[in-house]
Amino acid sequence: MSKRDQIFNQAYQKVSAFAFDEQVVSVFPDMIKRSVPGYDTILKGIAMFAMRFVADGSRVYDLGTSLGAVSLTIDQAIGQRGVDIYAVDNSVAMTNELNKLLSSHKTHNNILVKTEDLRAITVRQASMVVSNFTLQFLPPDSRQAVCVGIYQGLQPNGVFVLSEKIASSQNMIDYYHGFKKINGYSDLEIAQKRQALEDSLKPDDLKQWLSRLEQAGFHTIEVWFQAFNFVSIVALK
Ligand code: GEK
Repeated sequence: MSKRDQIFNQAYQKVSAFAFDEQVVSVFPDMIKRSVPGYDTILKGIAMFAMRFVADGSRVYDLGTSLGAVSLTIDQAIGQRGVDIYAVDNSVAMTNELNKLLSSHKTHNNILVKTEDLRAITVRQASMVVSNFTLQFLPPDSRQAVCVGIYQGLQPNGVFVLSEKIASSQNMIDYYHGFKKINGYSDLEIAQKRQALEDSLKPDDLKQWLSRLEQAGFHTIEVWFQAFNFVSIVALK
């Protein structure tokens, strides 16, 4: 069981920028479940896409793996298929914890943990690439090149599943904050977290993401999940 996320429950004079450090790692599973609407459903969707699209002996990339939820879900869903699952994250705190977790966990396929900026990774021989709420942390002007790299590294008939927090109306943002309150976050926690993320999370709107994927070469680009200002898109090569 992970600890409860109480990082922003005391008033700070100055809220520091959000970082994926040890403190965040220690509460991460609780944080993501209470902050991302539909997180469990999205993981189930990813399991379904994996069962449908992952090819024997190919590679799978989980970009911004955090504590490996996507990699472990895919591994579980596909069973033993001789697949190499690349679990990539540039936070040392995250990958250290993931390595610890994997050392006591038997997996069906190879999960290779890489402590690297995903922009430095060359995707190759992939039948599936997932970015579950990660590209939103990249500088907006580097996002197109990443999508192109993913497209180029996918095999024909490969799939890209992209989940993102998107820019939306103030209404939708207010509804989302209401959802966080229902999940036990106070107004103070919500406001301070928002401030902490201001510089590191710059959401694009849905139209921008869809056209980016189209420009990269993907076809049959569909939103398969949306709740408030959170979406997950499936795109085929
Ligand atoms: C999950 N996918 O549980 N390169 C690599 N990793 C990065 C980069 C980068 N440039 N920038 C940020 N990250 C996970 C949840 S969390 C989403 C993903 C969130 C990593 C960062 O260190 C963090 O672990 C992850 O992306 C984003 O399904 O916390 O909102």
